[in-house]
Amino acid sequence: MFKRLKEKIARSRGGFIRQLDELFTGRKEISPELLEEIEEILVMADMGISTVQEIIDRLQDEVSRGEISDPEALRDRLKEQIKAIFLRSEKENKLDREGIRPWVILVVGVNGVGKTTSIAKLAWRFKQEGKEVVLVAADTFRAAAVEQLQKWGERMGVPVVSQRPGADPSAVAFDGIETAISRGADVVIVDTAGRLHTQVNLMKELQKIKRVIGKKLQGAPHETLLVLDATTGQNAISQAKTFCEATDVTGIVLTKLDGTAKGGIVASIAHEMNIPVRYIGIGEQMEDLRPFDPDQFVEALFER
Ligand SMILES: Nc1nc2c(ncn2[C@@H]2O[C@H](COP(=O)(O)OP(=O)(O)OP(=O)(O)O)[C@@H](O)[C@H]2O)c(=O)[nH]1
Ligand SMILES: [Mg+2]
Repeated sequence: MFKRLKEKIARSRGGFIRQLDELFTGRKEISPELLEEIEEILVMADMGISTVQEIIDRLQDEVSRGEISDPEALRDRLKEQIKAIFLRSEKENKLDREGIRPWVILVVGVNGVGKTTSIAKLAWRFKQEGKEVVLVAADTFRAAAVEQLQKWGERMGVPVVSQRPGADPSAVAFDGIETAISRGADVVIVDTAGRLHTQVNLMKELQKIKRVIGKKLQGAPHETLLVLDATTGQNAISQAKTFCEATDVTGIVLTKLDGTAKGGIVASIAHEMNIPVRYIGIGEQMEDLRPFDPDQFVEALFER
């Protein structure tokens, strides 16, 4: 599994990580220019200016205190700094699933980022764990959306609760929770629209869906996953801000990491939003969704 992850994020390895490696090779000393160049590479890798600034400032401090004396040690500390960013956002946002059934996951994000595909992949993961899953087609806006989710459901043998296109998404969500409760399902995953007539409408709709779900089942949704497309770079951050203002996002699914050489966006999101990246999408197949493991991810990035 680790090997496949490495292959899949090979683009990032070929991109900014190779640049970093080239920067470190043959260097005997840490110069101010070296730190500047690292800074530049990290920013180019979509890591976000404030995130990079913090990392560089820390490294700088450690260098001046004499705690880091050679480029190799600097590379190691850089790795640790990136890991620390992830661990912090994880620690502050832990979810406790114990005893909650059904566990309700609301999935949000703009159109085309990979919500429906990620839901299918997630459902498949839960099924592998022996859990009973119910999918809810609350994207009633886009004509083919309901059908798309139904197709996935059929392929995996997972029930999909739906109504006709154009139906009230909140009503579909309500139905979905009811069905899941009566079936004694373990997990419910609610798909939502990525686009309505306006963005304000979309946010209002999501808030309504959330309220209605909470009325049907107290405490639900237990998890609100925001899906972001890694290939959109820093744009993903502004999307995240919009969604976080409207709904309490508890975690991020970052898709299409297989399609970018700038894996740094993962760190940018964890740091700037203080929301943990829960899953990463690394392809279009059912098994191409991984729980995000910071340690494994950073090791895979930096491995030589
Ligand atoms: N390469 C790659 N493609 C992905 C990944 N995740 C999703 N996709 C593709 O992205 C496209 C859009 O995915 P959808 O799941 O339909 O996106 P959506 O957010 O539900 O879109 P709307 O329903 O229009 O809002 C599809 O072609 C997916 O196969 C990923 O991790 N890697
Ligand atoms: Mg969709």
